[in-house]
Amino acid sequence: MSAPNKSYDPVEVEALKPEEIERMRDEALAAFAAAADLQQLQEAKTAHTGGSSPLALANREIGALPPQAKADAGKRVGQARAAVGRALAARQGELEAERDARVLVEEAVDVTLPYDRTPSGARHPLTTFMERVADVFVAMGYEIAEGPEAEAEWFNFDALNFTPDHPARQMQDTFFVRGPQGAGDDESASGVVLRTHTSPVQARALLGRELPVYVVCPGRVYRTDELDATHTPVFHQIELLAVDEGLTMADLKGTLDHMVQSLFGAGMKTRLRPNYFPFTEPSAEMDMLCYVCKGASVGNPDRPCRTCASEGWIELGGCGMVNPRVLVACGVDPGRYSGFAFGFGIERMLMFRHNIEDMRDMVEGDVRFTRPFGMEI
Ligand code: FA5
Repeated sequence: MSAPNKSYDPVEVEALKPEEIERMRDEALAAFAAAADLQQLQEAKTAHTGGSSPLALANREIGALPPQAKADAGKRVGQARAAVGRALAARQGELEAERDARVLVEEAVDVTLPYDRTPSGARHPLTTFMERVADVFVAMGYEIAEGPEAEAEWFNFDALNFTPDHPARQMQDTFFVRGPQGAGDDESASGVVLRTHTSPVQARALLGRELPVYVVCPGRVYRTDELDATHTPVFHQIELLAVDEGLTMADLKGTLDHMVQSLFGAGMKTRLRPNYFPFTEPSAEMDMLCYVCKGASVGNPDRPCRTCASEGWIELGGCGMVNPRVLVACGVDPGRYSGFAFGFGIERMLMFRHNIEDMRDMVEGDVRFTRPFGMEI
């Protein structure tokens, strides 16, 4: 180290004095050591090694010195800058290692945690079962037909041969839709009801399609029933209609048997009991063989059956040959065409198919009810 040589160094440069260079170096080293993270180190780096740092300014002073003094000062400044560079690199390495170790802890993934905390959704068993029933008929060549849930009274009742005084038209059974403002308080004046069954789709299909007609109509229907274990005011029906030349009750019976065999297995069959519906003639109540005891519980107290209450048969719904009056109302010649139709409730069928005791379970939306039916998406 040399002191300023007055013989050839007329300029006493404060910034280049050895003790001053040492101070700059030590300040830089202290700042690096004090940096708690990479951000602070970056700030210290700019302050102590950047273009405006004390050492950089000192370096710039060297150019103005005479040759001998230039060498001495250059050596001092160079050594100080090298020491600062090494300290910076060392601290940078330490802080990067600390950061990497911290990230490994903070961003660790616990692979033992359950992966499916958000359960995947599932379709309701009513929907999937209704589709399964419709598929049986689609496979036979039937087409799906749909109609509106807010239905014209004419389609829901008149076209289906319900007389004006038929009890089903009463407020006690049917939800009437209030008409536009000013039409008075009489809800039935609007001529619109929430459909009470899927049978109005029969009339819509006959009016809107070319003959022959083979359609299956699944859908939601409404009645003013109280919600209890076996009734709900909003439920689902599936309706079948076939209109062609030469169709008879035998075709209806064969179609019903095929349906229950497809849904409940080989050996299943149906039986018809006389009944009355305004839109079919003759009409019948259709039962299917109990799929659990297959009739073996009847008169057999040793083998009681809960599913059919030891009756041997389970009531499914209504059916019959399409009433010629309906054909006429829909512009179909009853002299040439005949047809059969049937309809039943999906909720009731799902109940005995899965031993569900209370219909309310189907509408409450509790996943503990739907989950056992599987996760068909
Ligand atoms: C009808 O609705 C006729 N349209 C069926 C029909 C179609 C007959 C074609 C002939 C030809 P019914 O009112 O019986 O029939 O109802 C049919 C089924 O709907 C019943 O067997 C029952 O399973 C179901 N059902 C009726 N009311 C309710 C209710 N409140 N909650 C749940 N299911 C119901």
